[in-house]
Amino acid sequence: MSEKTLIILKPDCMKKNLAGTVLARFESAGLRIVACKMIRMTDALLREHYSHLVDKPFFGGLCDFMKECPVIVGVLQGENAIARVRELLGPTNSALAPAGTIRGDFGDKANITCNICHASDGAEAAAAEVARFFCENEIF
Ligand code: IDP
Ligand code: MG
Repeated sequence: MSEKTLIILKPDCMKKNLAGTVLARFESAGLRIVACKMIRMTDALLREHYSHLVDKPFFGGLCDFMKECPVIVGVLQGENAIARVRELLGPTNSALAPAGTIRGDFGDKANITCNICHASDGAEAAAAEVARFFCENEIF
């Protein structure tokens, strides 16, 4: 089934000049970019986007990290895109992510926060996250 999923190229990805490299991983896997823009994260957006983490002790640090520089948000489309993009990323902790995954190859193995790229973790999240960052007329 063709699905849409949201990705965010996080500040560590942008600072390491890896945006093109990471997008190429997705494109090489057959996923299509159907929306893409650069934005600066805000506290309001982050409180919504990471609502499952607001009570964690690391939430403040996560928000500071996500605001370090502008990020690229995008929507990828393809067969089973939601699960496939998560597989291409690897697990949250880059130190546990296998070589060949985006987080395993480019994430900071000494800092779990700096893991290069966000991706929606399920159908409900994908729909909410795409709508959070894009209007209908920005998705092609
Ligand atoms: P995910 O990005 O793999 O879906 P989530 O559990 O949704 O992982 O966490 C969102 C983001 O919060 C992670 O990608 C990472 O940047 C950060 N994060 C998650 N767990 C920790 C932690 O234990 N310490 C610091 N940052 C964390
Ligand atoms: Mg998540």
